[in-house]
Amino acid sequence: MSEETIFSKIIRKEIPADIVYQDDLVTAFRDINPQAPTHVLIIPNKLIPTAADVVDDDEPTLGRLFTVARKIAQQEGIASDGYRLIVNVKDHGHQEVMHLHMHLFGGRPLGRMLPG
Ligand code: DGP
Repeated sequence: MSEETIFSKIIRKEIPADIVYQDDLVTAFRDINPQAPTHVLIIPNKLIPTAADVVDDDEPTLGRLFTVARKIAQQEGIASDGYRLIVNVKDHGHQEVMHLHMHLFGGRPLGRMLPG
C-alpha cells in the first residue's frame, strides 16, 4: 500500500489549490512554486507513486493526462507557441512528491531540455 501525499488531499479538496481541471480520472492544478508563466501539474486521481509503478490498467488514465494537457494549453493560450510536458521519476529524476504528476510549462521560451 503506497502512502498518500499532499496531492491526494488536493484531489479531495481537503486543502486549497488552484484547480484548473478535474474529472473522474485526473486533476490539474497550478504549481505552488511556478517555474514559468504557466506551470500546471496534471495528476491521476488514483495514487500511482511514480511512472515506474504504472500498470496496463492505468493506460486510460495516462492517456487522459495528455488530452487534458492539450486542453489546458489551449485554455492558457500557449498551444500555438508550444510548451513542455515533464514527468520526473524517483531520485535521479528529482521527483519530490511521490504521486505521479505531469508538469505543464509554458508562456515563455523554455530553452534546452537539460542544462549543459
Ligand atoms: P517534482 O519535483 O516533479 O516532484 O515536482 C513537485 C512539484 O509539486 C513542485 O514543482 C512543487 C509542487 N508542489 C508541492 N507541494 C505542493 C502543494 O501543496 N500545492 C501545489 N499547488 N503544488 C505543490
